[in-house]
Parts: sequence; C-alpha cells; structure tokens
Amino acid sequence: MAKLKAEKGIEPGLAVIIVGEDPASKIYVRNKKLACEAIGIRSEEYALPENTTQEELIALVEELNNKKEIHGILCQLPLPKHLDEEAVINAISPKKDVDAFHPVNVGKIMIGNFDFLPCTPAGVMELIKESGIDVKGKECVVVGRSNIVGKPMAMLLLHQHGTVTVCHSKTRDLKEVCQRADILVAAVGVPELIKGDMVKEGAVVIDVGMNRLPDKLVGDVEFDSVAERACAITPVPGGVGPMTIAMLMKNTVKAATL
Ligand code: L34
Repeated sequence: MAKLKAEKGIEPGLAVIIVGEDPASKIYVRNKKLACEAIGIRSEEYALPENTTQEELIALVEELNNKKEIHGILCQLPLPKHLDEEAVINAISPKKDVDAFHPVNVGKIMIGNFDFLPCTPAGVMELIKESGIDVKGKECVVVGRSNIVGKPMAMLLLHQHGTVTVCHSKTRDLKEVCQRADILVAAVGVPELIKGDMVKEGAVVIDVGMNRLPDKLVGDVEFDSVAERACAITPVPGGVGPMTIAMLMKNTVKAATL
C-alpha cells in the first residue's frame, strides 16, 4: 500500500454503507473497517438510520460514485425491507462495485472476463487454491443458489474446470447429490444442514453459512461429524468470513488501480 501511494500517489478508499441496526451486519462492517485500517486502505463508514428512504440511499450512492477519494462502494446487505436492494446495486458505478453485484460485473463473470469477483466465492476459491486442491474434473456440489454466493460460486468452480451441480430447496435428494461431491460448498443459511453421512470420505467441505443461534454461531455444516470424513474442512467462525473480507480488500486495491 505504501508503494502504491509513493509511486502512483494512490491511496485506495472504500465506502461502506450500512442501513439500520442489524447486529450481524454491524459486526461484519466493523470487521471490514478494521481490515482497512490494518492494511492502509482509507475507509469511510456511512451508518444510516433504519427509516432511510430509497431516494436518500440512492443519493448517497451517487455522491460516492462521484467522489474521487473513494474507489470502492459497498452497501451491506440485507437492507431493511422497505428498501429495494436491486435498485441500490444498480446505482453503484460498476467501476466501484467491489462486491461485484452489479449486473455488468455479474455478466462479465459469466463470460470469464472480469475486473472483480464477488468476495465470498472468491475467498472460497482462494482457500481451495492455497490448500493445493485442483478443481479440474472434480465433482463440485454447491448447496444454495443465491445471487451473492451460490450462483457465482458455481460459475467460478466451472471456470476452474469443475463438474458443477447446484442444489436448492427443491432438490429431490440432497443427501444423494452431496455424497457425490469431491468439493462441497454449503451456502444455504440452514444451521448444520450438512451431516457426516451426506459427505463422501475424503471430500473437501467449505462452509459459507453464518447462522446465529441463541447461544452460538454455527455454519451450514455439522462440523464434528463432517470433519471425521472430510480431508479438508473450513470452520465457522474463522473460515470463509475472514476470506470474504480479504477479497474485499483485494477488490478495493484493484478498483483504485483500474
Ligand atoms: N454487500 N453484503 C454485501 N457484501 C458482502 O460481502 C456481504 N457479506 C455477507 C452479508 N452481507 C454482505 C459479508 O460481508 C456475509 N459477510 C460476512 C463478512 C464477514 C464475516 C462474515 C460474513 C466475518 O467477519 N465473520 C467472522 C465472524 C464474525 C462474527 O463473530 O460473527 C468469521 O470468523 O467467520
């Protein structure tokens, strides 16, 4: 970061918008801010009240689109129900869209010629790569089909030549499909849905879930039973979450140098 500043006069800047009082969102936004501080990214936080109107939110996004010190804009999701998430995402300049949620960036990812990758799926790919796991030819099963995680996750695994299956609530036999997986990514938001008997011996299991139970934070994977069979597994917390933040930092630096 110091080099970027010294040689190019660039200090990457990230604006994070959070609307309302969702406690989980507050933790995630705080973690993003701490990561920025740790590595020398300028961070601006816009904490708006629950009753913010659509027009006010869009006006802020447009102001940030035009602010030259800001290279990345992220509006923390989910938004309060009265706000239109899609309209907000569409309002962010694709060049500053460090989440890669804007349709222009989603389309580029589909084609395979992209500037940004969405942070959570990119973090999962980084974990896979750094663990020395080759996706080529592997049976990859993604459980969950959200625009934020499941769909782009499937696409990134496909780019790495995986054979990809996407499961969802209408999947007829989830257990049977999961048992085929060499690489299983769980991103549905159902606490401990994936049990040991759903996983093939030696599989790689990545848990994207973040479910807040009254007494603890658990993923979509029942860790203990699955860990007995998996050759590699990510914990919650301390697994995909921190990688999401690392990829956000990477995207912000990229946005600053585009
Ligand atoms: N716009 N909205 C937008 N972009 C995103 O990339 C996100 N996401 C998801 C929710 N909404 C978003 C996040 O930032 C999920 N997410 C996220 C970010 C950080 C962490 C978890 C989810 C994280 O720091 N997890 C810690 C534990 C934190 C805790 O104690 O709850 C971990 O170790 O997993």
